[in-house]
Amino acid sequence: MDEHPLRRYHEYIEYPAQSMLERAQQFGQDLQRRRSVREYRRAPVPRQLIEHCIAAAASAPSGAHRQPWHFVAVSNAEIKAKIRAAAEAEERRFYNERAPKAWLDALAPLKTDEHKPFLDDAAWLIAVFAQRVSTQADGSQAKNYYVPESVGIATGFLLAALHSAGLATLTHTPSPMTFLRDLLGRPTTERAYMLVVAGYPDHACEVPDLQRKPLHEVADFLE
Ligand code: IYR
Repeated sequence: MDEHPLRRYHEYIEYPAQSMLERAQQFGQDLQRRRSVREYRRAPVPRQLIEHCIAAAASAPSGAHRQPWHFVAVSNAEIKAKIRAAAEAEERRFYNERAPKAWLDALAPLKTDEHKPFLDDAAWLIAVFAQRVSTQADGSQAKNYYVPESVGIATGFLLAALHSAGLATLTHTPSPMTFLRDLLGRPTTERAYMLVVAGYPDHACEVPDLQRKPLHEVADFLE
């Protein structure tokens, strides 16, 4: 008997050509409104909203369908405060000792520094972990494939889902992020991949006045 049966792809929806165009344009325009936000209002966001967004993230394609990710969503104020303290300790070293001048110059337009109040203020911090190995049904461990690619796609889905739900987001990567694994009790077979911050933007929130590259600079079409 075939252990891996195939089935019909009944979920696919074929839209009329005109509506495909409208949907693509609409989706692109909506994502264009996304900005990295560093100032958050202290307002709660229901857990159910975050659950839907993580479910969307976990629908991402992955190498050999190993789904090599784990998400830890934190709204608990004490745990957020611990994450902030640990992240700021790393960032202090980064800004004052470790970062080469060229890197600091590159970051200057973003107006970032070692202070990370958003780690307390934002409603949710979602730590994304990458799994180097998967535990199989018989308890043995199998190596995963294309882990950074898979987890990167899942994180992209997560950001898109949070944005489309109406939340502001930030990808935060305090380096090194090993403290997250310890703080959140994850196993050593996992690596903290990214901290996704999500919540309501501060009413007076400001963002850097950045431009995105136009399409012709980022894409070629060979027809
Ligand atoms: N992790 C630091 C520095 C930082 C690095 C990059 I690359 C950015 O795009 C933004 C910040 C921080 O969060 O401040």
